[in-house]
Amino acid sequence: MSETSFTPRVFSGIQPTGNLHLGNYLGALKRFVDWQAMDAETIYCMVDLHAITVWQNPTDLQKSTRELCAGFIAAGLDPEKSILINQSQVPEHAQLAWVFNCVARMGWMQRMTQFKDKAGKNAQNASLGLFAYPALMAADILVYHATHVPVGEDQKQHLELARDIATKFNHDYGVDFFPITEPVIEGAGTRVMSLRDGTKKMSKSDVSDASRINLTDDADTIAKKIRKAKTDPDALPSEVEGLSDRAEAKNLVNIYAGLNNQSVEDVLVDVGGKQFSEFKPMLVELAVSKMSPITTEMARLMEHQDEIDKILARGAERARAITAPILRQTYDIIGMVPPAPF
Ligand code: AQP
Repeated sequence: MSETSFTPRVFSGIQPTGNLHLGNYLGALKRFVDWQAMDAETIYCMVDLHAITVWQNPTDLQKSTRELCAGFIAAGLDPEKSILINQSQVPEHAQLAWVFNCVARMGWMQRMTQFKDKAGKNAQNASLGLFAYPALMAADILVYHATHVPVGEDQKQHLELARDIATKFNHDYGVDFFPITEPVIEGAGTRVMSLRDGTKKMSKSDVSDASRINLTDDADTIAKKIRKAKTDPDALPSEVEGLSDRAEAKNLVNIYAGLNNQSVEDVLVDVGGKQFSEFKPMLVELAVSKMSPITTEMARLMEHQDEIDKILARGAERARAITAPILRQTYDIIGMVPPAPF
């Protein structure tokens, strides 16, 4: 089956679990905006059903979902151009996920590193939802017949599983129905690391707030976190190879490159030979100039929650015009009797 037989359609999502950070921005959000600018058909989702695979306080979940929607818009997503939704308002995601639960194999799920990381040592006590997470993610993508999925590098394994599910479904039912989706993992920001430990991913759930730059941080906080970011005593190299065993230096240069839309090579041409005492103020200035307008706009939008709710409702209506027929076709393929008119 060839991907080109499907209209290019971009889908991606972020969990509304609070602490939206620079990694989510560079690895996902900023690239969502780039796809929108390319006039692709773009659908972006607050994946609230994914969020509850681990415990969420209901009041916080509602707030985080609206805050994430505000973050999407503040970062440059236009609800007229892109379809913005929260997953639970488009029931076909969960309905197709059930079908995929019956296509995916236990062994496939057991290999998922995110499950192992999040379940930790007490896997028996993890929710069934956390185990089945990648089947829901495959449904999120395939219920739109999405062809391109921009994500950070941590999601690569889940996207490969979505391809396996699509392939197995097509093979089992002898159809050419689900596209084999392209992961789009490219650029300097696909793996932003903790500011406290360059070997650990920047993460919402890191107990240290100093490890990440939150999209809600003000300019002073951003500056303080960058000034305190872990580094080494050496000057920056002029060649990429010089960063290979310097995790923290590599991370800060990557962040600079991602924020400035440059390659790491080009950044090093400008900053090679500089000490961190000189480079960090440059990074502070760049980060504040890029992040502060987003923070300010998010705060403004959060004062108009009714507008956010209307955007989500309208997004769901537009989304369902795509997802309902695809789910119906799926049900027809697998032999579910359709409702008869009466
Ligand atoms: N550090 C990162 N660098 C680049 N991209 C990242 N993403 C997440 N962290 C980084 C990308 O952000 C998108 C949304 O991710 P998510 O909401 O599914 O959250 P996550 O991956 O669970 O984010 P965290 O911060 O890592 O949360 P916790 O701490 O709960 O595990 C995805 O495209 C992801 O690749």
